[in-house]
Amino acid sequence: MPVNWSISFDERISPEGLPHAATVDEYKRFHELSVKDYRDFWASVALDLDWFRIWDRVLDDSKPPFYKWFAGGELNASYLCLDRHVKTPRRNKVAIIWEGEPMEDGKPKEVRKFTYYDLYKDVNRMAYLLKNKYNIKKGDVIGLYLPMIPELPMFMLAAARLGATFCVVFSGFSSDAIAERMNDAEAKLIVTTDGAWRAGKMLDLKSIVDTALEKTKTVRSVLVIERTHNKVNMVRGRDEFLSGMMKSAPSNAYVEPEPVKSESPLYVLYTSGTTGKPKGQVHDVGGYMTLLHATMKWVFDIKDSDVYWCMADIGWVTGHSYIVFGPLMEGATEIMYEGSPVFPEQDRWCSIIERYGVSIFYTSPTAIRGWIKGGEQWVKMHDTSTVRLMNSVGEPINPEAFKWLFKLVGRERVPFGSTWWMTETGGIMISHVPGLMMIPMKPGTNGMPIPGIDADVIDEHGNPQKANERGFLVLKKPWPGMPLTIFKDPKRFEEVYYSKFPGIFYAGDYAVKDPDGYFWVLGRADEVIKVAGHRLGTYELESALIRHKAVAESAVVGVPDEIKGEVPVAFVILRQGYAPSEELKNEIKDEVRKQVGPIASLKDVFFASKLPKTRSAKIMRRVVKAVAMGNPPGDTTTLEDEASIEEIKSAYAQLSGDVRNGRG
Ligand code: 6R9
Repeated sequence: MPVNWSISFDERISPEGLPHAATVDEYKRFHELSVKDYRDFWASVALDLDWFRIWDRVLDDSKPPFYKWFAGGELNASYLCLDRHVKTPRRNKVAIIWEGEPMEDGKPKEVRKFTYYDLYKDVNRMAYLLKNKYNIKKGDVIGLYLPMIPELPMFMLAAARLGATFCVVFSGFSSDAIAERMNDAEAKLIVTTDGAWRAGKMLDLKSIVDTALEKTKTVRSVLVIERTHNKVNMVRGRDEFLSGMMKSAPSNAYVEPEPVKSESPLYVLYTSGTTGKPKGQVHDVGGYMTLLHATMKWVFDIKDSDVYWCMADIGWVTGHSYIVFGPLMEGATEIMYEGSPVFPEQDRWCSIIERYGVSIFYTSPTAIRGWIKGGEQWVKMHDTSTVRLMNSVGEPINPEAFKWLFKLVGRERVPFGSTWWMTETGGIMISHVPGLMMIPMKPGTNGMPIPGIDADVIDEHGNPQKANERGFLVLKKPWPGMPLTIFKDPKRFEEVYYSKFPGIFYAGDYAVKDPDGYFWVLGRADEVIKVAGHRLGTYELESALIRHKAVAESAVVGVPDEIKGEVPVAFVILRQGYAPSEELKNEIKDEVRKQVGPIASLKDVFFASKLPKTRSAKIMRRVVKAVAMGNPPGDTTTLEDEASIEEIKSAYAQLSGDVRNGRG
């Protein structure tokens, strides 16, 4: 049966009652009003939160682009996620259902459930520990290098309770990446585990931390959570097990949630950008929590009766916002899982949906493409009919992936969108808003900017781009949830985001608007690649390559991949005395994995004699990419190029010649 994408939403069935169907014009009118008076609009949203002190000014814009949302206001994120619920009947509602990886007969060996009251008690004890045993105070930074275990959100909330700042490092990153981040953030303490499970393998996170600590200056203590009971090396006076330390925290410990200023830093999260080392994005409390509240309601339509599941890892921003602070602030019941969604069998993810009755599902294009390959029989083995709303994130969703999940799990009737946002934006910016009003869906689109968000697609001169023409995605007004700055580098913050188009936020993505005004984000316009939805900078990979003794120079580009969306390939120029070989290729690949982490797997390494550069010595990435993909150099009118057509052609010929001549 053909699907009628334009059917209005009220013809669809939802167990939670029907969202309001809207025409595109109705939505646009509402959106226009919200953007015109965006300060008042966001203030009305922020009033839903519990404030210890209400703000003096909705937006302090005296020093753009360093905006302060709800200036003068005071609140606490841990209070919003815990204390607030504990005072109501939600106290005994399940907050987190967690399942570990090792399975037996298709069922997890270990499931832990935490009510809001359980979480409240545990977080209070952890906050007690941080405060009294580790002397962590407002303004201090703690590092968290943890897999997907319940203690990760708990420590985030414990730090927030004290007004301290936390910095999570994704557990797929290497010791070098940890050291770099901990040094930049000046973390005093790092919390990790004795191990973690992933696809049947045990990862030894503690020894990775040990290596990292050889290179850190500020970290004095390591707190080790026992997960696998793997034997680990404990350094006296520095390392302690959590179980031992918890004995000193009374079971009824209570730590007053510290009232913090709305614009104080909740966390620093490092992310790859155009050039240079990863940037520490600093997020505030007031604006960030306001945006999460809004998007949990509008985009996810979260209700008390829902079982919500965001499949992301908390090591990335999606997990920070939509596993930890968003759902817990809303008092949701949510799923957390350790390991892989397709291990031990292809159907673990749909078995999770069935076993817990998941009703709201947040997933990614890479995951869906993997499931398509696995075959739809796995989905058909399970009852996934509890799902009433779905979203995707991380990279553009191809219409085939959209249609597959929409049909198999969405029963061709549930709202299903692709939410565009980034680490910098703190929360969702462009999306459908079924919890508010629903416009017709289109497979592959991101929908429209959410209320209060002034997004646009512009050309290189800053003029609005014509419909269906590719341009740059920008955010034209400040928004709650925006970064306060780049940690310790405000100049770079201005340069990276606010200098290309003065006064407006440059996201770094290409996008088009279709004639109806729907946004379609196409991918990055810069040196960032998204591998399986994970954000990697070519710079980090290139600096890892250059540290290999045989490599003189290198260029990394992303090439399309059927499952992962994009994967990195490298072109390297060898130092004198080294010859291209298969062994050397593998050695170089291993080196990059070792330095950046298992997520940085080079698909291929090509040996080149020269890399194409512009007059200002920038690598012509488009040329490199064309060669890597075996494509012609393509149109030469790309927005960012400063080289002439002739130069591009000759650079292309040279590089593809190198590859053809077997140097590659
Ligand atoms: C949340 C997150 C940000 C980059 C962003 C864009 C890409 C994310 C997308 C999407 C198309 C979507 N991106 N969601 N592209 N459609 N629904 O992924 O943050 O890791 O910082 O990456 O991801 O290219 O600029 P982050």
